[in-house]
Amino acid sequence: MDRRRSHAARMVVAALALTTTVLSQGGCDLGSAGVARAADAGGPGLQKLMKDRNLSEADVTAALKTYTPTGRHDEYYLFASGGHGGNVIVIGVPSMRILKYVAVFTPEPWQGYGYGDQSDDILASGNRHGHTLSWADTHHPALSETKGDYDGRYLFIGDKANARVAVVDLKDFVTKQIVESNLIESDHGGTFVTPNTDYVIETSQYPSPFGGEYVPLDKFDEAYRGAMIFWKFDREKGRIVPAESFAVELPPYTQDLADAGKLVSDGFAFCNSINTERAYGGDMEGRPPMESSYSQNDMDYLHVVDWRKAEQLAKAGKTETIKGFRVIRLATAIENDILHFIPEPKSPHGVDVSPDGKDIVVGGKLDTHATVYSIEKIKKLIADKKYEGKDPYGVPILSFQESIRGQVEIGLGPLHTQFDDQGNAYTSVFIESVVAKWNLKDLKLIEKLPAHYNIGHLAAAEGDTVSPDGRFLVMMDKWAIDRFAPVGPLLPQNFQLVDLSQDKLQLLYDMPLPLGEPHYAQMIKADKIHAEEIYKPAGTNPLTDQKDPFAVEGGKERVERKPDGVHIYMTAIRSHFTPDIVHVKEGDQVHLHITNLEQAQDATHGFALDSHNIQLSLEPGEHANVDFVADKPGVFPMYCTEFCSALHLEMAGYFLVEPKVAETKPAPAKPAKRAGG
Ligand code: RUQ
Ligand code: CUA
Repeated sequence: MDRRRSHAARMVVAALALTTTVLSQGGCDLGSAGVARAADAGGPGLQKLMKDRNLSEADVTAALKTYTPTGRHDEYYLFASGGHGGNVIVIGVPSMRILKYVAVFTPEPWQGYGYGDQSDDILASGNRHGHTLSWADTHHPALSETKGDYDGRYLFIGDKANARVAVVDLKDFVTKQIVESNLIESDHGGTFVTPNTDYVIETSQYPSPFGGEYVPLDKFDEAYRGAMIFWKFDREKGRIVPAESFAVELPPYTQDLADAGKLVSDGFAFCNSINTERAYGGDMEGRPPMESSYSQNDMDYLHVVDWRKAEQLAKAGKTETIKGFRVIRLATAIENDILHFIPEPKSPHGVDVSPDGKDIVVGGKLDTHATVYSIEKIKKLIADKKYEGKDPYGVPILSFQESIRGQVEIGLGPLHTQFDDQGNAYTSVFIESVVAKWNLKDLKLIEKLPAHYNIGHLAAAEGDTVSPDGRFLVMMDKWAIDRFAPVGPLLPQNFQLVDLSQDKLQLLYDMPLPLGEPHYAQMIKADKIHAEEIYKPAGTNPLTDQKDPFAVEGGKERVERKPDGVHIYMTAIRSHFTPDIVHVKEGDQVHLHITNLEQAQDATHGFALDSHNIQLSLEPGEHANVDFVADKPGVFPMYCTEFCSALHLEMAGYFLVEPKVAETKPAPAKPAKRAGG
C-alpha cells in the first residue's frame, strides 16, 4: 500500500469535508475558530483524521488554501529559473504543482530540444569562444511588461555562467532565441526589462577584459571592465535585435543585481556592486583571498544609469564597436551624465524599485539594513550636479545621506525585496533565515517569518510590477536540511508558499525542487497567459513561428533524391508515420521533414531514430526538419515516443541504410607453389 497515496487521499477527504462546511458558512475566510467549527462539523471522522495525522488547525487551514481539486486551474503561474538545469520551471500557485520545465540553454529530450531539429541551431547560437555549452546557470527570469505590468507575452532569462540571454515565447512556452554579446564573460544583473520591454537589461558580474582577450591580472584596473547591456527587444517579432542593442561600459567593480525604474523613475536603471575594492584574489600569490578583500570598504556603489540618454547617444552613433557590439565608453557616459554612483553599505545585494517607482531598495547583505533611496532626491542631485566626489574613473558620486529616504533595520543579511498591494515590502534575510515584512511609508519593521532555510530570492504575486497583488509569496530557500525525507547528501531546494492576505504571515506549503539551484522567480496572474492549444496552421515550425517551407500535407508524403541529399517528406498522425519505411544509402545526406497533422489538443507524437541521437517532440500541427548523414549501414527502427493512442506501439517503422556496394575486387591470386619439397 502506498502510504503517501493514502495520506493524499485522506487529505482530500478532509479538505472536501471542510470546504463543504466553509461554503455552507458563506465561503468566508477560515480563521482558526472557523477551522475548529469546520472540524467539528466535519464530524468525528475528521477530528480523528487530524489527530491520526497530527495536524493542527493551522495545518488544515494551510491545506485548504493550497489544495486544488482535479480540473481546477491555479490562479498564478510562477516562472522560476532552473539554476544549473539551464531551464525555466513553471509552477502553479497556490497548488505548487509543476506544470512544465521550459528547455532554454540545455538539451531536453522530452521536448526534443537539442536532439536533431532546428532547436540544435538555437542551442548552438549560444556557444561561446568556440566551445559547445550544454549547461547554464539561469538566474533571473523577467516577464515582459507593458506600462510596468506583466503582459504575459514573453519571458527572458539570463545565464550567469556564460553571459547569455534567452527569449521564451509564452504562446507556446518555447525558447526562440539565445543571444550573447561577446563582450562580457558572466552576468548577474540580468534579466530585467524596462517598463514597456523596449530593452532587456543584462549586467556583467565578474569584471574581465571586453571581448574575452587575455590580459594579465596586474592590468586589472586599466583593462578589466563591467558593462550594462541593453538588449533591444522587437515586440512584434518577439526577438532581440542585437544590431540595435548597446552596452554602457562600467568600471571593474563587481556589478551585482539590477532593476529598471518605473513611473517616476522610468528611464533609469539601477545596479548595485560588491567589489569597489577591485580585488581579484591571489591567496597563493601573496594577496588576500577574494572573499575578504571584496569586503574591505564600508561602502560600495549603487550605479544609476540614465538609459534613455544612453539610447539617444547610441542612436547618434556615440559608440565604439567592440567584437561587433556597440559600447558607450566610460568617458562618453560620464561626459553625457549617463552614469552616477551613490554609496551603499557594505557589499549589498538586491536592488528593487518600489511599485510607485519612487523608492529604490538595496539589501545590505553584510549590513543589517535595507536602504531606501529616493529617486526624487537622486534626480535633483543629478540636475544640480551636486557631487560628493568622483571615483578613480571619474564617475560622479552623489551623497549617500542626501540620496536616501531612510533605512530599515531588518536583520542579518538582507537580500531581495518584493512588494504587495498594501504598501508593504518583504525582504529576504539570508543569514537570519527569515522574510521580513516592513512598511514602505514609515520604514517600520512589521513582522518576521522563519524560512527553512537560507532564503535567497522571494517572489510575490505580480511583485515586480507597478500594481502588485499581495496574496501570495514564495520564499526560495537554498537549504532544505530536515524538511523532507532524506535523499542522500544533495538535497532539494525548498520553495515555501506564504499567505500574505491575513494580518499575520502564514506558511502554507513546502515544495521540494530537485533541479538546479533556482535563483529567482516571477509570479503572474494566470489569466494573463494565453497559451496556444495547437500549432496553426498545420506545418508550423515553432522556431520560426511560420508555416515551414518544408511542411508536409497529408497525401503529399514522398521521398526525393536531390543534389543536396535525400529529402524525406513525412507526416505523423495517429497512429502511423507516412512513409513508415525509409530507404537511404550509406553516406547519404538525409533531410527529414516531418509534420504532425494532428489538430486535437495534446495529440503529441514523438519521433525517435535508433542510434542517431534523434528525438523529436511533435506537438499537434508542429513541423520539424532534421539533417543528418546516414554514415553507418544498418536497420534502424524509428518509433513514436509519446503514448499517443492505443496503437502507439504500432506507430513505428524502419529506417534502412543500405551499405555502399562493395567494389568488385579481383580474386586473390592463387598462392604460388612452394618450391622445393
Ligand atoms: S542573486 S547569487 Cu539573484 Cu541573490 Cu544570484
Ligand atoms: Cu504517436 Cu505514439
